[in-house]
Amino acid sequence: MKFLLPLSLSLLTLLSFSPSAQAQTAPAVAQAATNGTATAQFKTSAVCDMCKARIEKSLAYEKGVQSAVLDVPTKVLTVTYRADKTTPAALRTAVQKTGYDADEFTADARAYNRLPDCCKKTNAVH
Ligand SMILES: [Cu+2]
Repeated sequence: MKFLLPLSLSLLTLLSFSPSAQAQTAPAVAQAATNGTATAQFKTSAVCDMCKARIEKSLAYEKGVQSAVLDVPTKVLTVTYRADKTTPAALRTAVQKTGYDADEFTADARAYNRLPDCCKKTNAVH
């Protein structure tokens, strides 16, 4: 086991150099975090992949939205957005105007009525 010690020491020396190389990328990550990017999640009334496509597309057009991903089995929509451009309330309203419930807020009735039958919330997830 003795011969392993010099090896592990030299490995440690090597490893101690790598953080300095990574230090150059670290500020960029920190900047992105302070850039005002935030994440919000809403429980929707989506029931299928058509709902998923509809909601994700609708949210993609919303101001300040960077990404919107709906998980159909859980109906949870995850939105990444610029906190200086929009708010969770505005995003929630966008979901409602697309015809879906967002958390305890009910879907816009006219938008909901325009949804195809398979996307009505009386249906189970399918
Ligand atoms: Cu649907």
